[in-house]
Amino acid sequence: MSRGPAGAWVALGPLLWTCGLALEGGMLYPRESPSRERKDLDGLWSFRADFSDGRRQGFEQQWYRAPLRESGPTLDMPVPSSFNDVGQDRQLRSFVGWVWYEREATLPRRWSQDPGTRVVLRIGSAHYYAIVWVNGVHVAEHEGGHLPFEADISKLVQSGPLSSCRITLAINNTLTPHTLPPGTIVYKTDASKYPKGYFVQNTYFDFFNYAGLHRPVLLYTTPTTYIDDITVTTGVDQDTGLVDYQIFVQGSEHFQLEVYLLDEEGKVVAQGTGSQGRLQVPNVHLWWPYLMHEHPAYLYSLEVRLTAQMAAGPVSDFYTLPVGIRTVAVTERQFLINGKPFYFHGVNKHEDADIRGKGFDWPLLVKDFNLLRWLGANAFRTSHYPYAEEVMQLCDRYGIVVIDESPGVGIMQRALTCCSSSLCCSQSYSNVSLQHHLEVMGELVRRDKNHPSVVMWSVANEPTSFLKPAAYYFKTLIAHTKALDPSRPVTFVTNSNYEADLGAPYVDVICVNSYYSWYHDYGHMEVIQLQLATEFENWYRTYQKPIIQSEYGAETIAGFHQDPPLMFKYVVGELIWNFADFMTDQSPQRAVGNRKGIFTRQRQPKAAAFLLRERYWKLANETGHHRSAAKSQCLENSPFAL
Ligand code: BDP
Repeated sequence: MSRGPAGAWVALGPLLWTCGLALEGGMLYPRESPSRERKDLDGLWSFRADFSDGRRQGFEQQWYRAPLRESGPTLDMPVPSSFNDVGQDRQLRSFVGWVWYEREATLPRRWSQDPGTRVVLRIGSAHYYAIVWVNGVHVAEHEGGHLPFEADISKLVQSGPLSSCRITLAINNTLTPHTLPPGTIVYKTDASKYPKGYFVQNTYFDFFNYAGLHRPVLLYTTPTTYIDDITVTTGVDQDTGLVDYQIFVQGSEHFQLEVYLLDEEGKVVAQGTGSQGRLQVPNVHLWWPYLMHEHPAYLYSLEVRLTAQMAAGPVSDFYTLPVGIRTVAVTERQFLINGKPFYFHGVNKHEDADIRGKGFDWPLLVKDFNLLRWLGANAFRTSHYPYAEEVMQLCDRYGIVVIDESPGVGIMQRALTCCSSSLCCSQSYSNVSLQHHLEVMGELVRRDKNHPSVVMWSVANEPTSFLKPAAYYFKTLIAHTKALDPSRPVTFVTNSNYEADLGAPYVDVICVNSYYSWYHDYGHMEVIQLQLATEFENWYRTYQKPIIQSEYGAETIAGFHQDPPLMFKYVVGELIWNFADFMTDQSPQRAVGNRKGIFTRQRQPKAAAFLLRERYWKLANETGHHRSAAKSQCLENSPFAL
């Protein structure tokens, strides 16, 4: 039997399993500072998909050893972008297996000659499994398509006479029962119907499995003694803001740290020294969500200055972190931000657009945030995977509240269709899957822990949480996430029955998806109110936890459109499915993608967007606790303003 991409994947398995749970080092967003430079590597890369039978030719012929053009023809591939939709090749659109990317980077002379400079290669996201070489030398491997990873390449770029380096990546988009999201490769062996070696990649989620280098790739520098990580948690005591910080330094044990907190005018409002401490900010400006305060999203800047005495002389490193001071708490009936009840009125999104697929794109991002503000949305969930860091930064700046979700989507769907035997269950909820899921939560929390906009972690979407092994799986996963970050509530999004759900006992907020009169009782909108009431009451009676309607389809909106809007005092939010139309696999139910967006894929409003906008601005007035909610902050002078 030919060894397809699934086989290739299996060969990598042991590498992943030995990783352990402890994350080494921080993952601070690369920012320029007096001690740090960055060089973006976006643009055209050389590209080749390995169409060989087992997808192993690139490894057998060691394509990383010499420039890619020397081992065969290459395509121009834009980065960041998915590779699927930029060409005219049908086979590339649905390609499964290894693809190869390569690019030469010219380095400033100092980077390659100064041994006191540390040069780091950072990949924002490579979907799904990536292996990286620099000048033919293996420097990194990473599993998972939605989180960044790095490699210190100083030695490599400082060892030769060259002031350039060749970066090669092999990326495999194969999904297996143990990846996040999971998938399966199915070989079709009936020779009367399929050619030899034919296989398909099955997924259990409702979006296209776009692949490639989806986010910025860059090089940045730090001194060799450097600020590796910063963790900030915030609190409030009357009108004094509290900023607890912890700083990790690499490269030396003998250093001094100074910390300054600056307000938006650049005035120092608090300062401290040492690796950890508490800053007190009198007359604090809190970070408030959009529409909840007349000055939402107030951000301070935490300037960290490191000095160390090294044999070669003194070294300094500077890093500035935006900090929003706010608190988050959950009671039996409420979700509190800064002690005030917060009602999520927002959307679920996807990273998805024409041509670029899941490729990061600034114009698209800014357009989306303008649409969110026009809509009167104050929140979104990063359905169904972590979004780009730049997205989270804009959420901080605009006051858009985030439920930050892991790529745990489609877990155990296979058990539904394949069998009810314990074999299938143990595969999907196995220790291997759990171990990886724990690592992913570690990477997600490490990356996003300092964003004030992130108010809750979601570990999964619609897992088969009614199956027996789900209890242990979610108990462990949620406890682990809480241990990583005790400052935020944790949830997962369920579509299981309230009586059957075995993960729900462990969440802080019940997040339920339901598509009344859409996936059942088609068109019978008259039953929505009753079914919604029953569902909410059942969940609340069972758990006494606040509830968010975390998905509902556009066609069901009439069922929610009522005055007064808040029927249930313990319901703390609603997130429509979906912000915009998005691409899915082909199927009879999906006419060129999922069309539940209130905006088209090109971000034009459908009628539903206007309806929802009316509702959200009304909700903002009723729940926002501030008069300014009546006005759109981005479109005051536009014809759309209320
Ligand atoms: C929900 C899923 C979401 C789908 C949506 C739909 O969470 O990913 O796209 O259904 O069917 O169950 O549109």
